[in-house]
Amino acid sequence: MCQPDTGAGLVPPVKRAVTGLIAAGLLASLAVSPVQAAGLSRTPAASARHNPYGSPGKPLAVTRTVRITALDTLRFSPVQIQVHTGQTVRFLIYNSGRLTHEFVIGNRAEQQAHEARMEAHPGMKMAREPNGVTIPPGHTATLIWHFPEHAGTVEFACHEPGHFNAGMVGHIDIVPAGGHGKRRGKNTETAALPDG
Ligand SMILES: [Cu+2]
Repeated sequence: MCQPDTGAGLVPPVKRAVTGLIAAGLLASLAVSPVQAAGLSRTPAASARHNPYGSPGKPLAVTRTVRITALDTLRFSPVQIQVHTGQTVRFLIYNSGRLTHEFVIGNRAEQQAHEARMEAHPGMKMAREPNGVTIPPGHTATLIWHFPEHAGTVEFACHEPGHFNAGMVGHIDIVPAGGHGKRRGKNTETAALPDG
């Protein structure tokens, strides 16, 4: 159906006027209805086709391993890392706390959308989300991620209730592979592992 202005997904003019007055974060929440939620597990994959922040990587393509710790202080350590454009990274995320944490990769828009989904469905599991993992206390989870060919910044975040809003988010700077940082050994987490 290609009729203009009558699609089910369009916001009525009145509602549009109202939401225009509301903060962007709240708007994102409103955009996620229970009906839409049924198909939401496909959203990250669909986004990945446009590749704004990368896509799930293949184990054989991994050229670097990065260890990140999730803390009950609602922080990640390290909170900022740097990768190369087009690089495939194996993230090993250790949950050192007693709370469950998540590690979700995405740009700001994806993080906000994910937060809205989690608020709508508190018990939602990460298993069906290709861009994230849930890490039980004391466990280490693995996520292999292929970063896009263009430079930029993406985020990794935890969307357990309250954690994202408390600041459990880190940043990944994607820099050109030919730029500074030819010595991969500069990253201690890489130097300590055989992935090279
Ligand atoms: Cu958390």
